[in-house]
Amino acid sequence: MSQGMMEPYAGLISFLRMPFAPSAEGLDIAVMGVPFDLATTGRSGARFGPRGVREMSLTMAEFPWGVWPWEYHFRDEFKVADLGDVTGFTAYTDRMMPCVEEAADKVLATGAQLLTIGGDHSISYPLLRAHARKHGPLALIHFDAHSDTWTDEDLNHGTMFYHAIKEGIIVPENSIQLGMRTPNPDKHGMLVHDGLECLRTPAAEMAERIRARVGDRPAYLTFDIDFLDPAYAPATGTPVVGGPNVAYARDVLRALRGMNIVGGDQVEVAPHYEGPGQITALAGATIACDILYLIAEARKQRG
Ligand SMILES: [Mn+2]
Repeated sequence: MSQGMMEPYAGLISFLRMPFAPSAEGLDIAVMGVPFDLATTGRSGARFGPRGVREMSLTMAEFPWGVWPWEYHFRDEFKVADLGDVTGFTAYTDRMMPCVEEAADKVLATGAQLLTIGGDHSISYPLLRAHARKHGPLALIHFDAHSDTWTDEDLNHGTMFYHAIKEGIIVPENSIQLGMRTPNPDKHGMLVHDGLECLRTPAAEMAERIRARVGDRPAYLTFDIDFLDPAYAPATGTPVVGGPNVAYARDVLRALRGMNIVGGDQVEVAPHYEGPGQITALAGATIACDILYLIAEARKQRG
């Protein structure tokens, strides 16, 4: 193809056609996948999320000028690579946690930032631990149909933020949850804007609320694909109707430019539940790309 364009159906599959690298040494941003879904309470299958999201990310990597509407190509300003997947835990949640935490620690020890693709949402817990070890207690910016704060000592993809708050690695007073559409009797001190509130609030205003809540605290951004209405993201373990669309989510995300977002993840794409078009993985890849830009720009701003 002309002008350095890349056919989205050809070649090896890495996230956004980044080069593969064995470690994060010398990088600004590293991307890794965590193909794990045994902490799901509904339908499993998010272990195929990293593969599905990487594949659909190729549709965005076609253009040498970057990803619309970002004004530049991230690779012209930042050294990035795909580290592949964290493995070695097969079918055990209690083995996944230390594996992911260690992998994240290794990346952060090089000075690089980290974007992770899941996997079910439980993977955020070891990622938060690693980021809090590096940056101190974190503000959580959480997009999801579920609060994932059920008060339960069991560790699964519906309880990990309760555990993270108890552990002190998330500061609830600086944290905000968006898009909830399931009963949530205990907010654990976090600010919650449910799905209806999102539908009624323009993206720019929602972004202002996020900024006001987080303040200057280093923030970790986690995006469960089921934040989106199942019309836009059907392929996920626990879909809930009545959510925002992808354009709204992207509008809110881009309006967070300049915030001190130190890391993030995109989770819960389960490609085997797709109808035609792989639209869930496409949404996941696009959102993950937006998070990448936010993390990169925050890094640049810190200098
Ligand atoms: Mn969810």
